[in-house]
Amino acid sequence: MGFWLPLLLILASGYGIQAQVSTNVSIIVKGTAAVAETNDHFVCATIDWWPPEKCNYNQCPWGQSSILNLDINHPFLAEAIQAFNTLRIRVGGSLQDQVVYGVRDLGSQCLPFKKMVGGLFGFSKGCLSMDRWDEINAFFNKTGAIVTFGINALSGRHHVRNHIWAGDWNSSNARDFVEYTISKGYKVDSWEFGNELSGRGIGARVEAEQYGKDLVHFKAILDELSEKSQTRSLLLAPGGFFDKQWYSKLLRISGSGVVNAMTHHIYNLGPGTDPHLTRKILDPQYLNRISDTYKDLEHTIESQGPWASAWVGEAGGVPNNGGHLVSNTFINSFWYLDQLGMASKYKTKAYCRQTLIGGHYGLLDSDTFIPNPDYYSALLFHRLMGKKVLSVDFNGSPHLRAYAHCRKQKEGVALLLINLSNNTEFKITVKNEINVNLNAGVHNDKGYSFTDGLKWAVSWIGTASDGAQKREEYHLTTESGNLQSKTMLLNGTPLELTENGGIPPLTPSLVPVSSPIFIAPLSIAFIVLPNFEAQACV
Ligand SMILES: *[C@@H]1O[C@H](CO)[C@@H](O)[C@H](O)[C@H]1NC(C)=O
Ligand SMILES: *[C@@H]1O[C@H](CO)[C@@H](O)[C@H](O)[C@H]1NC(C)=O
Ligand SMILES: *[C@@H]1O[C@H](CO)[C@@H](O)[C@H](O)[C@H]1NC(C)=O
Ligand SMILES: *[C@@H]1O[C@H](CO)[C@@H](O)[C@H](O)[C@H]1NC(C)=O
Ligand SMILES: CC(=O)N[C@H]1CO[C@H](CO)[C@@H](O)[C@@H]1O
Repeated sequence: MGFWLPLLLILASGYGIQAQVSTNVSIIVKGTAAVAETNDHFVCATIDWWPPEKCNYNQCPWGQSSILNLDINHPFLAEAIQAFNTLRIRVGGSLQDQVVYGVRDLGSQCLPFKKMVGGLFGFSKGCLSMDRWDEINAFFNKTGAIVTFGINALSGRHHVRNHIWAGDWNSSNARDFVEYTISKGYKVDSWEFGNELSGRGIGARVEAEQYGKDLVHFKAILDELSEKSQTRSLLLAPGGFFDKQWYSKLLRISGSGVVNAMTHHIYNLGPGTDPHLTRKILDPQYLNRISDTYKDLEHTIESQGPWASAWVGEAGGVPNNGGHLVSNTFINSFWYLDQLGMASKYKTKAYCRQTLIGGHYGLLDSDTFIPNPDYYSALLFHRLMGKKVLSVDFNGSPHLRAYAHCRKQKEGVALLLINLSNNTEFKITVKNEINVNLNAGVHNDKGYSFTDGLKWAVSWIGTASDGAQKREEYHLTTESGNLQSKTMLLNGTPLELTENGGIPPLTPSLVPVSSPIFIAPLSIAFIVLPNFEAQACV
């Protein structure tokens, strides 16, 4: 017995390995020119207005995570934001168009949101006091946040019928608020006008013609107020679901140079109650569908408003709070990182995740403030993937998804590789387009591999000898195969806060560049190739 048991185990584990297939894939990275460029603060997360009483499907997962009541002194919160150095934070959401700013001349009491029958989204108007605004700005300043703030764009309008709201926007309260903000020296990188009022709207809708006129008005206010203080903020709109006609009209009516970025929202996974939610996340065809929206918006901007760029102002995947034990677990990173890669490719300049905290889709848990898996995914993308996006070519399984960017702030290239397959390991060789072409030109059947590209690069950069060259690998997997775990592993080690509540170091493994890259089934990897010669990245 003592002899046979180990042998049996060996046989059993050997059988397990055989059940998994390995497929060779060559990925060709085109480093000669960037196909798109994101802005400096691409990775972004939102803070919403929802009070604790916001519930869906008998769950109320917001707790104290509204901008009005969030514990901004919680030590984990500051640590989590500071780990990014500069994290873009967008303040906004459904109740934004019912916010009153508690400036001096408000003329009424500054009261919080209350449940209200017949109110938009079932709530009354709610007030942001300037004391709270002062505290929030001290917090943003301390944590290095880059602030995008959504302004109430329903102010002064009246409800006509169904979801339609009409009449001119009353700028008076917003103007006082922006003036107060500027007078205090608070930095707001961008003001966004309205939330989900575009197209058919969600709770309310406003016609594009009216909206365009109001944007011109808001822009004039921003110009006038910022002239005195010599600060400059961007103007974003409309923060809704993309609707080609409505977006085109808004650009035409508001005119050249008024809107700096057209923001749109992504909730492409459908409701959290869908039992097929996890299957959709792992289905490459399903994930691809939303690329049409990115393409359409890109074309709309090119043809109707080339002065503007595209931003994802809010993206939670699953609407109404996110999916319980989906949006806050490892499996969601397949959707989220694929989205960051896809959005970058289609010239999106910033991508705001719903939420930083709040609902099931928070990067941080709403109760404990402990990071969920997507927090670390966001942080790795932010730290490794630079602004310039490179095109990638490969054939093989649609279950492998690959994105390449110039490496962040350093020479070389960073890859994001996602394996959606549950049974196939991908064994990847990365090739440099320059060498592939060179190879084709001289009909050399030896086949140039990445190593050859590296030799070329090494002699060109003039650094270490090729044998010693290493790449960085960051492999993300889940605990004991449970895709719906709240713990993610980096190179086999669980990502957990340090004893002091700090973000753990994200340490790569170093691998000789000449060896192939192995991507396990149902895993994600960031690969950094420090010496990959790419002209676009110099
Ligand atoms: C995959 O590549 C290895 C060498 O890296 C080779 O030995 C093997 O035959 C290849 N497999 C297939 C199916 O091409
Ligand atoms: C924080 O405030 C100080 C003092 O007003 C200012 O000098 C600094 O630039 C601010 N930092 C950020 C990140 O906004
Ligand atoms: C806009 O609102 C302010 C108070 O918030 C009010 O005093 C003013 O009359 C309104 N302006 C118009 C044009 O309705
Ligand atoms: C792999 O995925 C397929 C399709 O979703 C499923 O039918 C199969 O049971 C899965 N296999 C394993 C080992 O999980
Ligand atoms: C080639 C390949 O990777 N195929 C598998 C990918 O994963 C799906 C589901 O996980 C399988 O159904 C495919 O056979």
